[in-house]
Amino acid sequence: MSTAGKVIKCKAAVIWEPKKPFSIVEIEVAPPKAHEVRIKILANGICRSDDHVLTGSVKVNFPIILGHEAVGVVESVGEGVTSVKPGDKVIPHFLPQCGECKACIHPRGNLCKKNDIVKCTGLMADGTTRFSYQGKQIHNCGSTSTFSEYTVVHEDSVAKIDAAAPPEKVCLISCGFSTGYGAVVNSAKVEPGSTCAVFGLGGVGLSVIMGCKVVGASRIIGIDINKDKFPLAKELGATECVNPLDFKKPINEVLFDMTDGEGVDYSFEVIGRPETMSAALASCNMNYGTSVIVGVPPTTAEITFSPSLLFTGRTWKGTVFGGWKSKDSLPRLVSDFMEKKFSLDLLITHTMPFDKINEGFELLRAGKSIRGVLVF
Ligand code: CND
Ligand code: ZN
Ligand code: ZN
Repeated sequence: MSTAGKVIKCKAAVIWEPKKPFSIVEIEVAPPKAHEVRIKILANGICRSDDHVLTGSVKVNFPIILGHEAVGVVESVGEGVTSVKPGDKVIPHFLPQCGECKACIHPRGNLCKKNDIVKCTGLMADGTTRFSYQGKQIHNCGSTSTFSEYTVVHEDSVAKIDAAAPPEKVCLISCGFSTGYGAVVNSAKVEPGSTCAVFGLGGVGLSVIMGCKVVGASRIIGIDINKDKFPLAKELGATECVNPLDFKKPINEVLFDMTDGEGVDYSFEVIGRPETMSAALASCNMNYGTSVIVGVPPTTAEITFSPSLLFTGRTWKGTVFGGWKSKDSLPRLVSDFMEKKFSLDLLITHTMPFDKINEGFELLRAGKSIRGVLVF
């Protein structure tokens, strides 16, 4: 029996307030309105960004349904939807691509003005959401909210992908892998022969390492306070790994020592802490070095730094979703995966049923997983 046009009752992981675990409850998901798509979610990756919301570091409106690294199948579409149809395999994405705003038109832009990751209202464009629990509205997160068996997103936030793509793998293309890889190829544009430093060796940082290797960086230095991350970092391309806790000097001085006093050509902060963002900047060459902020900073964080760090020529920049335009790039990245241009196997350390979501996040916080994948 078709569910199109009807309210669907299904399982979702709701966060009622910050610092509390996910509670799995039965929610109601309203049908998609005009230009919206209702999606049955198949698999979700566990990314640290959702944990930043959970800990209260990134400010949002509660109650909320998180989840932004997923693959699903279109269940039904609202009036006027033309780019996807029921049955299509899709990636719902936290960066829309309306195709008309300045960011969508600019060759280097990707932060479509229809995004909700800057303001984090947790609402659809009409000021409401399609989720409710016992009559009470639940907020979206990043316009995706994929920690639910069904979600509703705007058509601009959904990309059709190869029907044969394995959801429990290509969900990583929806955030972690593409963000790290794109930070290298789109945002930094690392040249062959470069020396790169990668701060933070989680799923995103390791994807930065994979990108550095593909573009032919000659030295790739992995930095993490958890040395258990080093073997995998080396397997994926790191030429050396260092633990800042092993040194009395600040890590930026250690990196200068390791590079004959030159500093690295490119540094990437893939943790989300102001201190490591400053250290990554100070680690790169004072003249032609570039440092890229990939980690999501706490909403209220501020950094004080000496402008002379930039005066000598350094570049400091950030990247959202690795600079990719979502609707254009997601199908291509999935095709590249299907053509075996890269593998995601080593990044996925745990695959578990959706109901184990709290366990999955515990593994991430304990530094025991790289990417956990939750399957419905
Ligand atoms: P994950 O938690 O798996 O990795 C972070 C790594 O940093 C861990 O291995 C930690 O041990 C390590 N670490 C923590 N503190 C320090 C420190 N002081 N010095 C050195 N290493 C440290 O996280 P992830 O890989 O899922 O995500 C990494 C960041 O990227 C995180 O902030 C996430 O929110 C962000 C991100 C950004 C974007 C984007 O579009 N820019 C997209 N997705 C995720
Ligand atoms: Zn993410
Ligand atoms: Zn746009």
